Amino acid sequence: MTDLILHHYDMSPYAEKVRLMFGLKGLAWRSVQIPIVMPKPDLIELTGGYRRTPTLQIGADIYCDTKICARALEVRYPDPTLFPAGDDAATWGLCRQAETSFMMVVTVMMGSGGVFDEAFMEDRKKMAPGVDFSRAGLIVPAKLSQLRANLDLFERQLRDGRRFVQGDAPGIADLAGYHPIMMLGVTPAGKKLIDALEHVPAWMARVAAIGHGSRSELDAAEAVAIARDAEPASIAQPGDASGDDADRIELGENVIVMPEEVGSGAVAGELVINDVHEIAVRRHTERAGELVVHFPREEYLVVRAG
Ligand SMILES: N[C@@H](CCC(=O)N[C@@H](CS)C(=O)NCC(=O)O)C(=O)O
Repeated sequence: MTDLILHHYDMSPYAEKVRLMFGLKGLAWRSVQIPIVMPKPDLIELTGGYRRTPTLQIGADIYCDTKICARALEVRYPDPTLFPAGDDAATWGLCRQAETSFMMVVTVMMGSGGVFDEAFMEDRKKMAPGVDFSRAGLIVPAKLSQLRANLDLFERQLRDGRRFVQGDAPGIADLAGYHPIMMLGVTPAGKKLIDALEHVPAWMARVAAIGHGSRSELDAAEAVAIARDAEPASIAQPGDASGDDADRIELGENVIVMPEEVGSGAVAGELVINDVHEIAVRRHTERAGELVVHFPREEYLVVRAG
């Protein structure tokens, strides 16, 4: 039985990125459907406060954010790689640029109306209290122009006949590029932008064909019980390379991990990994036992608690 558990909902584009990672690596995994809006009690039991989608669970290790999900999967299942171009810095840069499309597409969908129900809109307003959603409609044309620019970069990248954005093998840059465009294609205006291109639609079909590996469903309460019965796999010891102290916080200190993306939810715990690219905290709950919750360095701040 596989120990990979994805907490997600089917229409989540970022979850599609991880589902495609499973497909690319030919992995079996279990799917826990989480609510699209708060409250998400079983998810929060595991993460300690992080609410975004998806979250990857491997036993009692919980991976928040698709960037750290990718790193965790790459370490455990290196072949086939998510980095076929062997050009890590450029690849992460490409992913970051490609994912600027995500919030543009959300704005287009919110501003066009009729896509999301009231409960969804209310939840996202609470998540981002500083954002004036009533103005989204006004900027839809400008967002579509920005999306056309992002699409054009992909179109030009594929113009030499390559099958995927960095060559003939698929990698994480394809998955990061694909998921916001997939959501864009749901809107008539977005579909028109995509269909006007020569190479992007065929590339999208090739990425979709990677598939999701082998999926089976799992109950959320069962996932919590699996965490309770497992031991966290990866805790650094003082003096390990992963005890990097650039921020002068020692392993073992109580910290708060604060996501920089709005409304994701902070997580408190004991610092157990403080690596160049990874942060992890240990926490304990009655239902889930001892857990280690992992985050990427990019877009997450660690501060001392109290
Ligand atoms: N940086 C995060 C972004 C994830 C994200 O924004 N996911 C969206 C859904 S596709 C989300 O969490 N929306 C709010 C929610 O599901 O509660 C990642 O890479 O995982």
